[in-house]
Amino acid sequence: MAFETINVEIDDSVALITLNRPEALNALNSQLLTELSKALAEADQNDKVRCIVVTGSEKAFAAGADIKEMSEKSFVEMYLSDYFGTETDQITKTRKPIIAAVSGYALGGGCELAMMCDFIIASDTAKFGQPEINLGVIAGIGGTQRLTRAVGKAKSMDMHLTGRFMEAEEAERSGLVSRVVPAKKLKEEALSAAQKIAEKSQVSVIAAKEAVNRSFETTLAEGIQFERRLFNGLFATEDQKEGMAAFLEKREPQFRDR
Ligand code: CO8
Repeated sequence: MAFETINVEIDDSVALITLNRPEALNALNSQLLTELSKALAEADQNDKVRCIVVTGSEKAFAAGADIKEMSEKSFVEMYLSDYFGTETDQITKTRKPIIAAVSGYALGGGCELAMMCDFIIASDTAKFGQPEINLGVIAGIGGTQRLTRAVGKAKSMDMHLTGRFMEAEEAERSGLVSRVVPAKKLKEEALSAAQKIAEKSQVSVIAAKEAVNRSFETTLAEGIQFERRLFNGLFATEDQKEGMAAFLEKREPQFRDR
């Protein structure tokens, strides 16, 4: 399907989705979020794709939800349309891993979108923020919840209440991003991480993603039980036999997703 606000490139087993509304610093409007959720669903269905990277431009991953599109909406319009709800639910349903490669601004909905991905690799120019407070609103697609889980209450409150931005170095130190790389290397680093993931057994990759995500939804005891069941279950796969045999035989494993 042809998209207007995003570009999708599939190379080998990695889908690279680039947000493309440069005139608005990739602000998220209904069209972009619909296209992005469709592209992710398609990548999830595409047997060739094993990992997905979502990125923006050097200046902006995304500078938030589109203020022009939202500004005149009424409560009833927002509520009845479940504005952005369907699309963001679809994004977080993606089973294959998604890496956010963030350069420049990741603000408001942009920061929230990055946090919907499985992990964030940031360039040294990245700036994260939840500045909705300056617009007389608050975060609306997960920011108060996901940022708090990522960086803790103190920093999350600070960012949501003052609207201040967090630079890449602080974001890494605080656990919001997994690595920081020079801006010029961002795409290469994200694609190389995605390629590494693509080489694993897809069964264990999806199990790992499910288990880590479960830690946000349940108690420690339940989460550990969930992990143990998945771990035990993986012994029913050929890939477990292959992975362990390859280690013992000192060779590279050949995973077949079985
Ligand atoms: N929405 C719409 N247009 C935007 C946005 C945005 N969020 N951000 C930037 N733009 C546009 C500007 O209007 C400008 O367009 P134009 O040239 O036509 O005037 C163009 O992008 C370039 O922007 P600037 O000239 O402002 O560029 P600067 O380099 O001077 O500044 C900033 C960059 C600091 C990023 C600045 O653009 C800015 O502050 N942007 C807004 C950031 C913000 O407040 N984001 C939060 C938005 S609200 C939100 O995300 C809520 C999410 C939850 C939605 C939930 C729905 C249920």
